Amino acid sequence: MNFELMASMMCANFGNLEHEVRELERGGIDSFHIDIMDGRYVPNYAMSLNDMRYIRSATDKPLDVHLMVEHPNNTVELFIQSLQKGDTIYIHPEAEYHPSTTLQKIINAGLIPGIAINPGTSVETVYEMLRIVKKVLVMAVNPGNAGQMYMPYVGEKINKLLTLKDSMDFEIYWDGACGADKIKAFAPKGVRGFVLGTTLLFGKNKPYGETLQEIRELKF
Ligand code: S6P
Ligand code: MG
Repeated sequence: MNFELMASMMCANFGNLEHEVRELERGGIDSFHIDIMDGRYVPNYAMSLNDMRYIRSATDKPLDVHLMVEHPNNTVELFIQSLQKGDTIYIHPEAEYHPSTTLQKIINAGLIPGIAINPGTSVETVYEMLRIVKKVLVMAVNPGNAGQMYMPYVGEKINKLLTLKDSMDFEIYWDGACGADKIKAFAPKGVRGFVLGTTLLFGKNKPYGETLQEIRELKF
């Protein structure tokens, strides 16, 4: 089955980021998920601009930049300037007065526009934006931290998005508490990719390549 796997780099070992990037690449990761936080939109600081720039310089794989910041319109250019074709920027629509303006900046720069939707955000609230984004990152946990509890009610929202994705031309990605059970349940339905954090990939005392291989070999 064809689906993408992204590594949530806030869960990586920052003591040797170069090694982490190399091992994930060797293990066959599809892209690197970069969680940018400002301590305001979410009560945490994870990664920042320079971390992202370093990872951009250390790999040719696509970057998947998840902005959990208030008013991304004020700073999105900084991220855009450091990224390249094939990279994605997700914003949280409720963090901006005019999210479509911010998304337009991402589109004009030739990057892939995405929205991230929180467990408590309904599809109806973001409906018009589904026409302009290429990716929808569905948060299966409340944003801000790794290692959190799965919010089971997001499954219904994913089912709703699945009915819209082809006609509105976007793909659905999963972020938060992603275990093999979630991949087995949602990849066959059409969820295109999964962000892997502490639940499945990091802190397991197991080579990343082994875990990624096991996921690729899941029986559906
Ligand atoms: C959460 C963030 C996510 C997490 C990832 C961690 O705010 O957007 O990308 O880093 O979900 O995965 P896990 O398996 O530890 O929940
Ligand atoms: Mg994320």
